[in-house]
Amino acid sequence: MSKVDAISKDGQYLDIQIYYLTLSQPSRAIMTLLELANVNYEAIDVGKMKGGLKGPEFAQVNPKGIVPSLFINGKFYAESAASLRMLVTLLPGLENWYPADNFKKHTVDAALDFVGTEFRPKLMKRNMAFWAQMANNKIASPAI
Ligand SMILES: N[C@@H](CCC(=O)N[C@@H](CS)C(=O)NCC(=O)O)C(=O)O
Repeated sequence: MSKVDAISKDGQYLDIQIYYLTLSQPSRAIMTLLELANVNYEAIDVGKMKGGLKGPEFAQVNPKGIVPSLFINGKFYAESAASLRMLVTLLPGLENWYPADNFKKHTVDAALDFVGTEFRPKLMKRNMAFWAQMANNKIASPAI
């Protein structure tokens, strides 16, 4: 099915750009939602930019060097969970992904909060320890 221009429910044209890394879960979450909405957007792979995430090219886009970096009509929107909530309510056809019912909505919000505040920070801590061991010893302890 060919994609359509991103038009908000109130009729505003949305020029969407996302700077991403393939290994970045929050980047993939936003891009997956945009795919589900079947809208046109520009996806820029930061891994292909000079120096990658912390390089000079991406620093011009986001001095903090963090992906996803979402732009809509030229304005920057930080934080993937907030961006997901914004997009799901802005774009038509995504109602099933964020129910209007407040009790059902809580399930989605709880999952987003858990991933952002519990799961990913712990995973990153574990990954940093793994990569440090691999860099030093070329092998990681089974305890990690
Ligand atoms: N809370 C942020 C987290 C984004 C995040 O952790 N991005 C990682 C890649 S998955 C990153 O860019 N890390 C680089 C850094 O923190 O310096 C969000 O959900 O948008």
